[in-house]
Amino acid sequence: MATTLISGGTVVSSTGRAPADVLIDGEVIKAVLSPGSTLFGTDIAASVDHVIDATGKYVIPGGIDAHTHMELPFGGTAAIDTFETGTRAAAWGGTTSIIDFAVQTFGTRIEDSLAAWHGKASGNCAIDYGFHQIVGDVTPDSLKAMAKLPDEGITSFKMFMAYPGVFYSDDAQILKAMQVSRDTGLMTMMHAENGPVIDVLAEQLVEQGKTDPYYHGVARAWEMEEEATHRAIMLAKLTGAPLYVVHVSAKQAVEQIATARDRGQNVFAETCPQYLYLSLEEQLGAQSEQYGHFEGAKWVCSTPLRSREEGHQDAMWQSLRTNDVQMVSTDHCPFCMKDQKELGLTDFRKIPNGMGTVEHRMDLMYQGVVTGEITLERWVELTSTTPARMFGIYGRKGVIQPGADADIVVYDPRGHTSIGMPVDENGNPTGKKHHMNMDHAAWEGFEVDGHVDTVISRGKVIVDGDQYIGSKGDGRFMKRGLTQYLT
Ligand code: DUC
Ligand code: ZN
Ligand code: ZN
Repeated sequence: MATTLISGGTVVSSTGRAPADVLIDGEVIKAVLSPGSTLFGTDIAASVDHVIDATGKYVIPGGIDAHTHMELPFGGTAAIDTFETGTRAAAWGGTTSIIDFAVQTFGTRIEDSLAAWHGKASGNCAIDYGFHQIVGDVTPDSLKAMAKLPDEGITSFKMFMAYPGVFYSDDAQILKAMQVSRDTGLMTMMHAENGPVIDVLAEQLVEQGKTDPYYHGVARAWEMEEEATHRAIMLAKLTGAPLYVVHVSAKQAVEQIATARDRGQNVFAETCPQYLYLSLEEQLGAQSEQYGHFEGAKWVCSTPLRSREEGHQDAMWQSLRTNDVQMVSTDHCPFCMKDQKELGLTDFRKIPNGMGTVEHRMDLMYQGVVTGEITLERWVELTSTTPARMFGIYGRKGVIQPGADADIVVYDPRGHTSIGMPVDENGNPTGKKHHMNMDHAAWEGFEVDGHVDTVISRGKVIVDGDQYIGSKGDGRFMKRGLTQYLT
């Protein structure tokens, strides 16, 4: 088993930072040592197989993105990142675990959907991966199958109050699933938007000729996120189910979550970088030579971008500081402009919903440290430690301590990351500044004052500076335990 010493860096956890060396033995962390420690008189650096010099750099637990959709069939097409390309891109960006979603659609069995998602991911991933279960058809059989999910290492399921006719569940179905959640400890994850109302608003906008991508966000009014969040909270209160609200974007939804938490209810939430940095106003102003106003389609996702004038972004940053929102995932669901987003050229309802961010989450959130929105420790907590605790992998993941998997990122605060897709004078791409499969960069132009230098996944260096040296199949399926956020 190879041994590695990461020396000279500052180890950062969710609770503090200290100069320390990290000794890795095979796939796990063996020791966290005072800098320059000896072991029974032996110079450790001289006795290990590899030394990684982390002088001047942060040594952090690898990022955990608890919300991705590789290969998701959606909107008449499918998310363009496969498990191979998406997990490799995640690795480039310092994420060493993802939790994706197995999708049960109407008329199918949960067991079959899970087997299908194992088939897509197995042997293809660059980093470790787990699954949540999307429940799209509540029947007596699927309720029984849900109760068995913890045996398979699946300890959370997602339901949708949006997308009637696709993933949508009504309140009665949600109630039944939440009763299983209460009885088993499975975490209920909720896409909280009032889909039936949104669909009517969207139809009316299109009838008025308002077909541009911007109107996606107009139709998906924050009032219908607040309302659905409140309804989900009340259903969870009634049943006693733990509730995790996904991709929260509206400040009023945060208020609902904060109120429930203050009452002592087990309600948790994530937000995503797009709701911290991007806005509806910018989407309205987005333009390109090729696409005109349709350029804004690159930011069509649900929940949608919110108005900066109304203060949603500031409220989301604040919620991260106050722990009203506990973690940051991406909802990575990338589509190309060509042939995919273009499906909605004349009708925003047909634009496949989703953005590609899995590669940039760690950097984008680090920029929040640079600008003073969050602390260094909170960065680690939001992107790694809490995701691990929330979804039952803490101890193995999300922390640098003896016995944990050696999933570690060496991050250079003096480095720089320019996000984008360089083009020549004719507008043709000249190279790749990201490794996701999309034909565009949804985060074009973002500059980050930091850089992912080295990424280690279970003891193996998979990203070394500007080189990817891992392989497809390095990543293993993670059986997860029940949420540790409640214990
Ligand atoms: N939101 C998205 O933007 N894409 C996939 C599904 C979802 O809920
Ligand atoms: Zn969703
Ligand atoms: Zn999602």
